[in-house]
Amino acid sequence: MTQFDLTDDQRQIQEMAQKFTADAITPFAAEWDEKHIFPRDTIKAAAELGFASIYVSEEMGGIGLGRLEAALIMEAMAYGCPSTSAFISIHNMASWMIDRFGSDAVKQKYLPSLVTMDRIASYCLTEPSSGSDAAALKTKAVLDGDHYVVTGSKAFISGGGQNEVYVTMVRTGVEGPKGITALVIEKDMPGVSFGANERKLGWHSQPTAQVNFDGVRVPVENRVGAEGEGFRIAMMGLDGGRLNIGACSLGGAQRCLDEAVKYTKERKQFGTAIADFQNTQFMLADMETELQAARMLLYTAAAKVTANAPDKTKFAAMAKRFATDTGSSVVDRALQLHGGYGYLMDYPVERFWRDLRVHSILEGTNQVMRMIVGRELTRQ
Ligand code: FAD
Ligand code: 2MC
Repeated sequence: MTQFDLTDDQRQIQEMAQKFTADAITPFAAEWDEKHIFPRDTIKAAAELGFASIYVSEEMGGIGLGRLEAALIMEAMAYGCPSTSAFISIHNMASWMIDRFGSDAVKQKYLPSLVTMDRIASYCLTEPSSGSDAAALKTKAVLDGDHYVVTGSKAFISGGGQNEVYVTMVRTGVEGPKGITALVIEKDMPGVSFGANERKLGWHSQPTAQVNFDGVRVPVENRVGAEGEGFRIAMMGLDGGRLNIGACSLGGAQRCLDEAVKYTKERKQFGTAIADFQNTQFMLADMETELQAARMLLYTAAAKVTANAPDKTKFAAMAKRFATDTGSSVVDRALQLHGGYGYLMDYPVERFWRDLRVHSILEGTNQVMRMIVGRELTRQ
């Protein structure tokens, strides 16, 4: 990015993602939502464009781009379906952790099939008794010869039961963040099982399930990074993941703003288009202004994560909090401008309202984002 604009290459990738969305996502997303269809073929088609390995190195078959390019792609795909876009983002986050911190052996074993999405990756941090306090996780991995024996449960796992690869944070040492290690666990390893698909308010195009490990023997070569480095690796993954979740809110909110402009120009009350009321115009003006402000912060944060800037985590947290809150607020106002029709599934806004709601909860709640920023500001 030049200081205030995208480069030609960034515009090209954005246009490619917008075209893919218009052709392969937008026409089908309402049906995926209504019938709870997981669009595996569409996701695989996204991988053919490189969207499954956006920041995996070119050496390992990825497209080796930065976090701003990733945000542009996620934002564009969320214009059609935030749920599917976010699902692809999580796969990117888990794949990047393997590429960035894994040994050659683990990279060669998993990345070729992750890049093509012949196998899909989940990210497993949350447990039934540890969500925001992620470093309190209890899933235990005990070394036994050249294997770890893993026992415990992960809650709310996106892709749980469907995906083949689970990048899982486990406890190999002391309590707290320093005793945590990252392991790659496969769906088919003996002792892996799944809970029922959770019934959710939104994000219907992808499954969410508990993942259980009962004495699962995981080869030591499946470790990502050294023992005790898992929490830091998981948090670094989330620096990028949080940008993408924010970008998914921006894309979804942009779609709803566009729908609101179109609808208010068509709908007539009191003998005139409702777009002619000053209240409508002021609402649309605020929606546009707030969305642009959130986008600028998110793109800045993305550039900082790419550059490994010292304040990248603070910026990613601020951008995630601001973009997801702003996105949901814009969608809510778009729904209001549709009147009763906004509440019906005949119009797309209610789906975006439901899909975006979870973005202020997952990948770190917006309260946790404030905690990260507040701690940084008051650090001695
Ligand atoms: P809690 O941590 O119990 O929080 C409850 C409330 O208390 C929240 O409002 C929270 O902000 C607040 N709170 C907690 N601590 C503080 C504090 N110190 N100060 C102020 N307020 C606080 N996790 C994964 O690992 N992988 C996934 O793929 C994944 N996918 C998900 C998909 C969905 C659809 C959902 C809903 C969740 C998913 N999650 C996943 C889990 C998600 O990250 C957690 O739900 C989230 O981090 C919050 O944890 P919790 O639900 O246990 O809430
Ligand atoms: N990058 C690198 N290192 C980091 C880091 C980051 N972004 N964040 C923390 N660390 C390091 C930190 O420097 C410290 O190391 P050291 O002691 O060597 O300095 C270590 O990790 C522990 O950090 P904290 O002391 O800040 O740990 P704490 O236990 O206080 O928790 C908190 C930090 C609350 C920020 C973290 O637990 C958190 O992010 N919680 C939210 C959990 C979450 O986001 N879950 C999302 C699950 S995934 C999901 O929802 C999906 C949909 C995929």
